[in-house]
Amino acid sequence: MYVLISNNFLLLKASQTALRTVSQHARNFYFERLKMFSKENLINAAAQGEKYVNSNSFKFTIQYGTAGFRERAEKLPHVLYRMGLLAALRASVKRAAVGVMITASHNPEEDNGVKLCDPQGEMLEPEWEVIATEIANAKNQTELVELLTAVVSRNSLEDAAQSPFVFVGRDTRSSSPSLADAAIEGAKILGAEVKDIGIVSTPILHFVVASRNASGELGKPTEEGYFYRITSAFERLKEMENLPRDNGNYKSELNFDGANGVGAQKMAKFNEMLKQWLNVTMYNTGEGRLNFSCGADFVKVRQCIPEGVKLFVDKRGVSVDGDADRIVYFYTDSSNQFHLLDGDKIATLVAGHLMDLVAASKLKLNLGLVQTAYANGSSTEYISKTLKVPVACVPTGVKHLHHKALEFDIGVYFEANGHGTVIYSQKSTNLIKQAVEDTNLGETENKAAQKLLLFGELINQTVGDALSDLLLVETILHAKGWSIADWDTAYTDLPSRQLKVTVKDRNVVTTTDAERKCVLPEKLQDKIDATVALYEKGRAFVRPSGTEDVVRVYAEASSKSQADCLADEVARAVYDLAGGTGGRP
Ligand code: 16G
Ligand code: MG
Repeated sequence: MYVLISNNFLLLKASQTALRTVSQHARNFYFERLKMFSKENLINAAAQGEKYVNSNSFKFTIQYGTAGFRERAEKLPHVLYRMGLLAALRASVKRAAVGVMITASHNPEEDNGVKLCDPQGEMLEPEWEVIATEIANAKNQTELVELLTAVVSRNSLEDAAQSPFVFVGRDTRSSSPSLADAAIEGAKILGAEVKDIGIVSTPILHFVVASRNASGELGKPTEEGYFYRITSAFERLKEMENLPRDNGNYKSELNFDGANGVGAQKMAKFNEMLKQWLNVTMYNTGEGRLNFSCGADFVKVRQCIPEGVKLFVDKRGVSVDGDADRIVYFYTDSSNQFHLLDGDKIATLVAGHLMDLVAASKLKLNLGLVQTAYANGSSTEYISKTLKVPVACVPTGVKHLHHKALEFDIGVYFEANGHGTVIYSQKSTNLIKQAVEDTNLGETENKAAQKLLLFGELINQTVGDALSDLLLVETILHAKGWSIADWDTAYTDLPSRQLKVTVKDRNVVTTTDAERKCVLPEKLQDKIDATVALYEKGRAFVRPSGTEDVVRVYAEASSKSQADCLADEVARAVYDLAGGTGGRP
């Protein structure tokens, strides 16, 4: 008895001590958390980042452009560390997970870059792009601490008590692992919980971030969750169609150019999972240089078959870019003529198909398409006059397209360069789900609603995704029994030409009307108008690039030679009126 009492007593004592230790821990933990964004910790964070700074770090100003920071990789370590810090702050402000993606997309292997991804998988808010630029360019520790402190106080983060959550992903560039480490260190030093998801496409990173913040609605917030969601929707759509693997003019063979980047790795996974339906021959899977003579940007700009790809007449070829967020299709016909099916052609195929499903479902959903000034004039005419789908035009850059697409119940957006996706509003998703469950609905209406729902899962709605778009296009072509040439007959592109002009300061060129009209320098637009008027079906515009230090020129006209001449003339006008440097074009 005595032993028992004494044992109980000892146990009681022990548990009291344990409790005290636990509460002590909790208190320490709480105070630790309070220190997350304390002045002391910000000073410490700035000091720790010094190892990433070298004598060249501030010889240039780096700007958070259309798609984040892009530079030669060796200039980026301190920028990445600081973006890690910023990501921690951003996640705290949004009280949700955010993402950091390390990539320079279609640019050369030697370049790299970083973009931040907001909680729903969207691009970083423009106001924070400015903050990001200031923080990246802070010349010394004091300046950096001041800028960080300003973010903390503006957003009342002094007492932030919850660890921010940051995902970090990277492309296949050799500089990416060390840059990822710098970002991870930056985020952790400000108390973030970091999940390094390794080599992923940009759209996978966006999906994972959105998924983690969507409380299970998008499935697991992992790469596996991404593959599972997309392949399941693909297979269920195939089951519903109940068609043979080759249907009419549609053949399952596909020639895939991976740009020697991450797209090849992830496509190999889809290929394995979907081999019952697709017969993919892979090229440029990593054996050559990233984006070199291959990839979506190369094919779009050069209008030719990427290196290494063997293409038989009328067979489908497809290229993605270095981080797999852009896609273009192509083929050669029996007279060896090359045909490009770019973002505009994908947009029309997708919008047309979804329109048909909306009509068949009898749901009252308005579908619209968003393009930029780069969209070929023929595509815009076809969409508005033949498909009778409303078209909107916005400035270049995914964030503008995405934002506009949100105004429709179903918004389809694509840039001609192959970046695009479809977004369903919450209202559409709800209406479609209701229709799927409505047992009183006719079979045709119900099936159309089921397909709409599955398309919404097949599509990566967070951002343009080359591989999800590929499966979307393949599903539609298969259902229609179309070859790539059938698809191509919808409309014929007007010949176009793009040029770039180097000027002293590209910011002297400003535009309006979704970049279709030039405001400054004065007289430049008058000159463009007068020139365009001389060309049949002529159209041209100029805009400062958001990713390179150049002014871009776009021209289209009824023939190739006319488009080339028009582009040349406009380029000369830019050179003369906007302070051209180097030789006159
Ligand atoms: C970036 C944009 C792309 C745009 C391109 C224009 C994102 C994710 N990417 O790559 O949408 O077409 O910039 O480049 O927004 P430019 O301003 O140099 O012509
Ligand atoms: Mg890209």
